[in-house]
Amino acid sequence: MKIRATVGSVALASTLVLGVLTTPSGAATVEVAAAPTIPVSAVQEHLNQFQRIATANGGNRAHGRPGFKASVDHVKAKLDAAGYQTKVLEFTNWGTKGYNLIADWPGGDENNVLMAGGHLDSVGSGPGINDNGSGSAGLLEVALTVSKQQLKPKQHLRFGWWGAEELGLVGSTNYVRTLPATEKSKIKGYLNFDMTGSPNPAYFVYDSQGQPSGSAKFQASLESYFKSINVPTETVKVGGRSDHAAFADAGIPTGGTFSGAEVRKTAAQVQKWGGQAGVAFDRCYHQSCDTTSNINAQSLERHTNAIAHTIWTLSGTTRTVPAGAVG
Ligand code: DPN
Ligand code: ZN
Repeated sequence: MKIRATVGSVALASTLVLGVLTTPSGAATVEVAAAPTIPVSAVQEHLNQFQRIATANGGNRAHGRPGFKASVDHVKAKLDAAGYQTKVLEFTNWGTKGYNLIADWPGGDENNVLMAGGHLDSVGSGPGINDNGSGSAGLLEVALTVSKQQLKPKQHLRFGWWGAEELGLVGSTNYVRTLPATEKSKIKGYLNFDMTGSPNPAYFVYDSQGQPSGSAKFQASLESYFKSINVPTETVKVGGRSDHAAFADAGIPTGGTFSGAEVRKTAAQVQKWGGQAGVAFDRCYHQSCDTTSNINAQSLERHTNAIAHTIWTLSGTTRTVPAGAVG
């Protein structure tokens, strides 16, 4: 039997401790809301798979091409094996079939859904490893970590990998448009991750101000992760350039992070983040050189851990660890 000594919430180092449990032997354990650290090597392994898929399928993973469906099948198989309830939702774009992959983690309040997603398709001209293998792989590893920890969040967690973003946000728009109003109203927030491993990286957090349905809570949570690792951030207005747009249009609070695309890094940004001034955040944006060589591992690692931090802390997640492990 565990005896619970209620001590309220106390902050221990960077971890919010929610309570203290004492086992019969007297060894104290504590409940914490902190996310585990996601190893970047696991995320990179998913990127290697996306690269292999592109290489085996004419060099891309684009809508309507075999590399896209192979990417969907690959991610789905991993999620199925981890205990997710997955669905592949078909749509058509100018007569070509596309797919969205939706994965639900069983449990939590199904009337209170926290969703996170990113696009899984590449452009036709390249393998799309940064755009958006990076966000897709980070989301996959976060989802697999939810399973490894057998997380029991208060909110119901749902992940989405969109098709045909590169053709005009087609998959995500289709998902939101075809969702019945009652289902739509259950989604209390959507986090978007599109490009997180840019080779000359930025640490942008979606600006909640002046954006329709921008969530100040998501912004603050993502910023607090970067602050905890001493990485300065800037806000960015992504507007209609990625898949959160359809959710925002439906009045669902949105947020996300971004490591930059075709825009050049300024000297002031190099002061903050290192890298090269006057060079695009992603020099290979939408090109054939967007391969596994086009990834900054540190950026991939930090942005992926920002995803985990926000999901763990906002979904009402606690886990029990030995007291000595906290800090
Ligand atoms: N929408 C991204 C693409 O797939 O090309 C690029 C992008 C993402 C631009 C996020 C701005 C912000
Ligand atoms: Zn993209």
